[in-house]
Amino acid sequence: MDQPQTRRTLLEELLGERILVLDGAMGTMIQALRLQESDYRGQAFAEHPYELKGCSDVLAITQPQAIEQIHRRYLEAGADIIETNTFNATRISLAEYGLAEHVRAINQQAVACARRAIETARLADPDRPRFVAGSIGPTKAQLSLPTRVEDPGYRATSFDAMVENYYEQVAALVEAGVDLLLPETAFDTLVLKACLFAIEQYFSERGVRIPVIASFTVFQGGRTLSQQSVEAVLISIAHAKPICVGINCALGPEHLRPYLEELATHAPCYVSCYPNAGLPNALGEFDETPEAMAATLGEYAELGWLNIVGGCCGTTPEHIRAIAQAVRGKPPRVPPRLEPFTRLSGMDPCVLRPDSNLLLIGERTNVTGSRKFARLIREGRYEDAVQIAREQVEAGANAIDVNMDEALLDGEAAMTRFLNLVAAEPAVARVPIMIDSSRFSVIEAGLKCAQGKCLVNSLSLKEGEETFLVQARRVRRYGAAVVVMAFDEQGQAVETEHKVQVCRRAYRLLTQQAGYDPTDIVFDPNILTVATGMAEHNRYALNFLEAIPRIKEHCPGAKVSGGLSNISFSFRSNETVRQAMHAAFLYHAIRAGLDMAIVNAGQLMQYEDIPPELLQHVEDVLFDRRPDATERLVELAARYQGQAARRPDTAQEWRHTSVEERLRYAVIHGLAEFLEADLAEARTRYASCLEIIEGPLMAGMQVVGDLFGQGKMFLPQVVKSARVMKKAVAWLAPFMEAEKAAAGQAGQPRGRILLATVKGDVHDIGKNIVGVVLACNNYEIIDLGVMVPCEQILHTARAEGVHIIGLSGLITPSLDEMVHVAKEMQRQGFQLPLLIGGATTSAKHTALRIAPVYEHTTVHVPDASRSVGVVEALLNPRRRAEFDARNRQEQARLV
Ligand code: B12
Repeated sequence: MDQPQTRRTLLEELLGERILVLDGAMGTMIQALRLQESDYRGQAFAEHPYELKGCSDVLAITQPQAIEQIHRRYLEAGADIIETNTFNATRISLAEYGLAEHVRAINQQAVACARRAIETARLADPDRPRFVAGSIGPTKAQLSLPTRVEDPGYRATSFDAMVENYYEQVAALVEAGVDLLLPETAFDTLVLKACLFAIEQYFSERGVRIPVIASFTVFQGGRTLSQQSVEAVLISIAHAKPICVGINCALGPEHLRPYLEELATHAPCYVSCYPNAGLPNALGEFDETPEAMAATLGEYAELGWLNIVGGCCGTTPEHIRAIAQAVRGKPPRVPPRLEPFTRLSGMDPCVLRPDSNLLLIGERTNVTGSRKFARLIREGRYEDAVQIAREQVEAGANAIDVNMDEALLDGEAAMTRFLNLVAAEPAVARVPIMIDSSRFSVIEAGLKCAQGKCLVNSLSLKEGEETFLVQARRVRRYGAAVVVMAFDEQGQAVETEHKVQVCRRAYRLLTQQAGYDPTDIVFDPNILTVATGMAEHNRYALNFLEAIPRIKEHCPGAKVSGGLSNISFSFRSNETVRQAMHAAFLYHAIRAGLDMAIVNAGQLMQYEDIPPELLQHVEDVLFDRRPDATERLVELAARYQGQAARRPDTAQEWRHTSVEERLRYAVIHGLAEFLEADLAEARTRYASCLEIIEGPLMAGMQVVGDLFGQGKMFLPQVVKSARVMKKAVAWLAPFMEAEKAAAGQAGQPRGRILLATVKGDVHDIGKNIVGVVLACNNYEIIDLGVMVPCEQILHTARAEGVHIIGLSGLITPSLDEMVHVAKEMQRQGFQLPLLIGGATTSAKHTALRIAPVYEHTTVHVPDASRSVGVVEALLNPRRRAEFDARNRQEQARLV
């Protein structure tokens, strides 16, 4: 056999040239042999004290010819890669049969069976390379999922135990001579991460490295059992740099379509797919025929989604033969180059794009920052403490910072318990976690509990390069991104120059010696307290602001973060001044390039709301604009002492403005108090409720959007605005109904319209308005809500016999998702008109990207009022053709 390096190169070359074929099911083939207990035992285990029937792995020792024969049949059928019969050959799984001590022997013999089969095949056809993949199953272990209903924080095993379990098998497989490793059927990403951790540990200890394929399982809905989406899984395991990532098992090929497409779109490496032969029937058997399976997989190859293809449960050499035939000659998928964005994950992906707003990291789950949280943890009330995390996320935090650094706490245990509970709370677990501790052991404890890609807060050069690098490499092995504090052997960096210099040094070490991708590095150049009365602190804010662009210039790809509340520590008891300082400082820091901040997500003030005099005093301090800045702010602060943090001077002034202005103000500031009175007044002035929505209410939302975009307003505040907007629409809806009745439009529905905000997008205000408006015009609305996957939209459209599909989307990725839905409509032979709406969609994008992939009517609708006219025209058989022609003409003009 060639050296591993040669085999690796050969495999890589082949993957670039053609789609490689993996074998099919081993278990199905073994079952067909109808082996009895005595066959399983063979001579070697004749006296074994446990029943062995059903232990497929032991057959490598007791029935090696049978296993070799199965491999041979798959090779004859056209497999380029065969998997060893070792799916359950780890200590944990074999222990069920009393075979825990035979891990090495079973794996060795299994590899030998596969190698012999390959040798036979080579003699018959020497020119065709073939590979042995060491199969590594998921075991029954769950690390992200609770194993006891009554205690969601309980886990029957640990990350460390899983690493140990896998390490032993990995060592046995590699030493027996597999060409690649294939952890497969992963249903809990944390278990998969433990396996990848063990693999990396083995590789780095032994100085060998063979390719790894990581394959996981998704269920209907496109998530793993531990509820991660396909993209989130990819992000969580990217650090292991697998040569290929795949989906296998669970569903038949047809059901995997959207998830394979998602994988093919996002995976920067090769992609594999080896589904079951359909879904199991009532008897648990798989009946998809080789032809049917080959046809679907052949189509996926045609679509450019595949690099490796094969079969899982229920497939046989006949399936593999048909699949090999179906993909023969079809070009392999070319992995896309991923944009260099920072990517994190919880159950969902969290991608920092250039147009992303500041990433808010909730600070309340920190025992040193929140008295309430600290008390709950101290009292052992962990489930109540999880509620604090939940509140932060509901208030708009995009991630949560978890810190258990208190002298009297067992930090490791507290971190473990809390994160295990968080994992069982989907409302929190969907966001990434920032594991925050000054003790590395606590950080590691946290990393062992998170299936997603975390941020570690923080490492530093405080104890020198050696410790820094050891810790950094370790963090990378867990697959986390790292926050580096600007701290070195000399101490905390306070001067701009020192901050930049420490960050540059850390960047060099991380990228050149610890294998970090720059996008996995975040710098925290220390937000330090200003207005302390000590002159040497006067430039602290300025130093931070100056450091940001310089760090980003010298450390391309890295991000900058900071803990906001430090800045205002000198005004501890004065909430208004603190909030004003936070809002002003954040505003300037974002303009300087700040990417993320640790904040109290529920308590952010708007920059625009800072009373002008206070703002000036605050900015004098932040920019060190005058020597007496601190005294002046202290003096002014006395006026705000004890007040709630809100625009004090104008608190009631806005009530004296016009009704339009009041409604706009209410939306912008998220104030619902006077909403009904103002809406009632507006109704007396406007001809229709829709005009109120599209007039002052929308005007308010527009401002919210602008302020949000400029970093003057933050997500929690936008959430409040959104609530007010929704409340206003809900209040107006019955009056719109009445307007309809008065106009004599009530009666039989005029058509059935499906509305949905596309997958990945939570914005629904616009869609809801469109729904209300159309309902008021006598159309029946089926509203599927937000984050709706394509399959659900199209399935419902068919099942409910709708006449029009309307998609809403407000963020950039939604545009691609809309293109995807349109493509699927085309593929599935839909003929319904497709409406596209929501800010960020445009007539141009619709004309350029969406309409060309769907041959039937595709219309961009800029606002709700226009939706009525469009729908009327489309459902009127006499007007439809003319409308369609005009729409096409207009689209032709735009492209
Ligand atoms: C409110 C809001 C939110 C709320 C949404 C609450 C909710 N339940 O909807 C919250 C706070 C949750 C939110 C979250 C986020 N948001 Co936001 N959000 C907004 C904001 C300020 C207003 C949107 C809105 O409701 N407008 C009012 C409605 C009525 O207008 P509309 O949707 O355009 O709808 C009208 C028409 O377009 C049309 N229409 C809409 N849909 C449809 C559908 C059909 C079929 C038809 C016919 C017509 C139609 O009719 C409607 C009425 O006339 C916008 C800013 C903006 N300018 O839009 C940002 C904005 C859309 N959000 C943005 C971002 C970045 C985010 C976040 C990623 C922020 C973050 N860091 O987490 C998350 C996204 C999470 C996700 N995965 O979706 C960006 C998007 C940038 C981009 N290009 O990607 C925007 C543009 C803000 C900005 N300037 O940066 N957001």
